[in-house]
Amino acid sequence: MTKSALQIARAAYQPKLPKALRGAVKVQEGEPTHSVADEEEIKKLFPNTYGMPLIRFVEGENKEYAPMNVGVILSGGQAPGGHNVISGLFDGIKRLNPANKLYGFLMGPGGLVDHKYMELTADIIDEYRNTGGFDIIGSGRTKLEKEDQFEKGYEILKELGIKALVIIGGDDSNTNACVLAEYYAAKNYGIQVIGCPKTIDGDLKNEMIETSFGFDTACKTYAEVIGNIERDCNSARKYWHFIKLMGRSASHIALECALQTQPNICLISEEVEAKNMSLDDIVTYIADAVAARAAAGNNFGTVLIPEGLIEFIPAMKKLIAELNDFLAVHADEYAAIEPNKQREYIISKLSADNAAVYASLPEGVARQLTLDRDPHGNVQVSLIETEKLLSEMVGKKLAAWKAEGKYVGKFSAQHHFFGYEGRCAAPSNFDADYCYALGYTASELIANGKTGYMSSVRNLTAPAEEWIAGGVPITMMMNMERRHGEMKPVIQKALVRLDGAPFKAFAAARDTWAKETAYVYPGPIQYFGPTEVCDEPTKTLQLEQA
Ligand code: FBP
Repeated sequence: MTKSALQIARAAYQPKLPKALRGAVKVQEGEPTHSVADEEEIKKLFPNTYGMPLIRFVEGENKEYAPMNVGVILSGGQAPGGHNVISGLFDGIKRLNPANKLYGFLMGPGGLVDHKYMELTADIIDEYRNTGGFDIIGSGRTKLEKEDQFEKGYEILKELGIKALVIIGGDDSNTNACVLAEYYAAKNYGIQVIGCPKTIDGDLKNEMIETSFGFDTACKTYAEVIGNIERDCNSARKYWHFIKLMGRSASHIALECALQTQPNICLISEEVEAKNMSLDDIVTYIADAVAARAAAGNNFGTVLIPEGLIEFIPAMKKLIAELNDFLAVHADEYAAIEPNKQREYIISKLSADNAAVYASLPEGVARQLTLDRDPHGNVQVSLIETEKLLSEMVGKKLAAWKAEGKYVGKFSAQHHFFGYEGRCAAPSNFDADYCYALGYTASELIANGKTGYMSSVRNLTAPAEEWIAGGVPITMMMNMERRHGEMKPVIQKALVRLDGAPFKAFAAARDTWAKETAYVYPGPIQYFGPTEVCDEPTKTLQLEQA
């Protein structure tokens, strides 16, 4: 395989480990823990894994460990650093006993159920150190949640003599890891399950998990390109760039990119919901900024839009819910209607409020809302081109204002959607170190007989040697939520907190950024060079821990 010069040089990078993990460790146990909410229900559902103490690893004495085999799964969307979690886990188990073996299950949790696996040897691991992507074993979105899947998994784990399984995933995959840990503990199968916090979205975090891995690199990659667009925009001075960013429901990525690049506008879905803003309120907010900049002779700008925005506009949320219910029953009837009459048909079937919102939408978006549905019958909001929807509606509003003499500028828009561009980037030094430490920590959790824990590495704004490694019982992060009509125990998703330091810092600066051209151009991620250029964590982490 041909490799780039950077790939070759980067392969030699030795990720930094927290001091406590550099030699033999011992476990320091904290107080018993409680779930974030719904304690009684969660305690009942997890009798074997509820309430375990927090764990911290400190320097200890060398011990002998019997040989063991470990399995690993990559679950869900790619995030930079996954390969380093696996290499940290590999090095960790080999340090415990060189006879230990690591097996990777292929293409996500489905590989465990279907018995598709490979042994990860030193040669294979060395090929993937410090690289982006999940291609070492592949990833997938099969949900591991049914007893027959757990039993199929047990068959292969037993056959391969695997003592512990590490699941690298987001909030849902870690919820499932915890359910699996509980199931194997209840059955006395002697198999431990450990989770690792992955997702570029940044929505798997709490007091003990300061950030999910991949968020750092993905945001820095998007911020580089946003900075490039801003510079182009400030050079040509003729376009408004509407940039949608991945992140599912949470706006962490948009907020972090805004803090790094200081665009003219950044929408935060959580604020839109809290302020009960309508689509028209958002459009007016953008159009006002465009008009004010035009009055100062600046017919250009940048707008960042979080992927999940549309679901957070209360009126849209209601409309989508009614459309989901209606089309679940009348999909065939709808499909039989002539395309040019479908819009009117939907309007005639919706309740008055929702019909009015639907009628106000541009043709293309209205159509997307009725056509693109996932296997559960829901509208796939990430496919809705919010960036085009907003620019089209802003354009219409400005045209109306022009006719009234309220606006005298020119408005021309460009559209972008950044997501896949950042999910497999080569991990930043931060993610390379953090992921390696997460994997290494997982090996110690296994060696110390733990199950139902998530690998945790904290104190992340300090230099890596001062990071604190340990484990958090997954039940500690859980609450009960309605999923597909049933109450289920799940890890609480972390949305942007409007009382948090990152949002407050953004809110304090955004009016200036809207008026002035205050762009910051972060440039590409640097791997070699001065520490302030190469090792700085995200603005979000810095502000949260200031
Ligand atoms: P995870 O939650 O699995 O980490 O996925 C992150 C993500 O990149 C989201 O930001 C995005 O909405 C989603 O994956 C897209 O996934 P897919 O490419 O499978 O549709």
